[in-house]
Amino acid sequence: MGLLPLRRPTTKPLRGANNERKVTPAVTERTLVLIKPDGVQRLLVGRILARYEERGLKLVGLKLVQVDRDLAERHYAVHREKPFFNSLVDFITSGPLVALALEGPNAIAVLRATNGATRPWEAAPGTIRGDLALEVAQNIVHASDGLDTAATELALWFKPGELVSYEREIDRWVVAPAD
Ligand code: RTP
Ligand code: MG
Repeated sequence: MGLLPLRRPTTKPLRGANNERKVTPAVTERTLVLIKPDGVQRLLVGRILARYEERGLKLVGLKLVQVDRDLAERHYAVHREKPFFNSLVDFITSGPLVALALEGPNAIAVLRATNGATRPWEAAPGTIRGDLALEVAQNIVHASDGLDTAATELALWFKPGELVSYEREIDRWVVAPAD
């Protein structure tokens, strides 16, 4: 499930009774993140997870997986014709990885921005790839790139019962209340 019916964009006027500007609430999304085998081998799992948690994203799924070729090829099916496809599948199956399902307002865009540009030398400092990676083939993390891919990838990596919905006390400080 990429898009949750927890909150929806407001259909109310953008200006309140006193003409103050109203902010359109963000849509709550779920997305898939992988901490790839290089992240696991380099002992970066805890630090990467901390970045996502500190950002305010809610962890709704988490597991360590030794990926088989079939799942790897399905996950990267969009790249099947690319010259790097085989090495990409080799790499993602070369050791255990950590699969995460994360939830929050605009989670898909937030995760892409937090991870940084695909090519680490183009990734801004402060992003995971900009701080921790040098090579495109070993760029530590994956995040779904849209609502449709998030839904497809979450279904690929997690069974429905492995995703957990729960309340967090801190969300009144992290997530703005709906109108
Ligand atoms: P990801 O899917 O892992 O989140 O990365 P992305 O969206 O930023 O990049 P994408 O274009 O989807 O590429 C998937 C992964 O393939 C590897 N890659 N290698 N050798 C190359 O030119 C090349 N280009 C991409 C990267 O590991 C990239 O994350
Ligand atoms: Mg991608």
